[in-house]
Amino acid sequence: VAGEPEVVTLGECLVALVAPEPGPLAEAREFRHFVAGAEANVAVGLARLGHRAAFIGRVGDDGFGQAIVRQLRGEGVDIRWLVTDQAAPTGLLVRTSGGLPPIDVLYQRRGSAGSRLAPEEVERAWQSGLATARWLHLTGITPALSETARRAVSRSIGLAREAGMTVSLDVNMRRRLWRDEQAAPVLRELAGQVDIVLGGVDELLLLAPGRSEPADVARRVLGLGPSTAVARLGASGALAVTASGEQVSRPALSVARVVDPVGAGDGFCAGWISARLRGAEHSTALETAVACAASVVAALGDMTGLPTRAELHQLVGGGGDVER
Ligand code: KDG
Repeated sequence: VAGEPEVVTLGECLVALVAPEPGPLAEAREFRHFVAGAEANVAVGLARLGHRAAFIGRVGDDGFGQAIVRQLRGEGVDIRWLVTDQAAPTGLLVRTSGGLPPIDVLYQRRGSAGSRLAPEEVERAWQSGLATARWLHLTGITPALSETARRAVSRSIGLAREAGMTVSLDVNMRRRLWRDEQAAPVLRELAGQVDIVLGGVDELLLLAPGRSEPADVARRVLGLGPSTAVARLGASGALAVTASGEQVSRPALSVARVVDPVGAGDGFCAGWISARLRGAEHSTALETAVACAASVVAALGDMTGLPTRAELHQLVGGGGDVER
């Protein structure tokens, strides 16, 4: 998609080796290669929905880094500010997929190129074409990666604010990266600096402890400062509350078989952001978000099921099961 980016995100893009068969990681014998990383998933989701999306980050000077560059470029994501770092390898994750037991993730990302993201990349991007973007999307994964990555996130918020951009934060708590006691104060502070906070109820509870009824939790998150809080409720759909007192909810889209739930939250965010960029009401944004999430869980890999705009219309319009 030509032109300057409309929406930007930053973080670590990794290669994911995903076991296609259900079962524990210890028994997995076969793995398929995918590109993953929460923010990159969102960028690809937005590009498929027809937006000009940019991804800021670092990959290693290796085959996995090349695979990431090719995938993101092929998806039409603007990778002008994706740096190849000569001094560190591309991050890797190995995981199971759908079925029982719960998804098991093994990260090989300590000291990775992606974790070396620094405020300089962010500043360079804002000086060279990003200042006109309308939306910045962040997740709670990036500040868990390293001190420089955390500063890159803070810097991006400062620059986005100066440029009048809308800023969203998906909490994305990753307990394999940091403990609740480390994460909660950092994520709470970030929540206070953005416009929209999205997350599962457990994640929102980490920011705003208390009664776990979803609307209550979301309202407490508003108390931290954002103007909108969105709770993802899995099979029960999602709800959004705003500082102006609005509350909307939507049921989930039913999925015949959950092949791989990983990436659903990122699909959700891509759907929400796309709808809001197009000026949709909160209820329509939720409907778009749950449709994108459903589409993601029906396919193996984080990005595979992210819908195009035409596919989204079919999903939301209920066009039937078979296209012929
Ligand atoms: O949201 C999906 C992500 O969890 C996955 O793509 C990998 O970014 C990732 C992470 O850090 O877990």
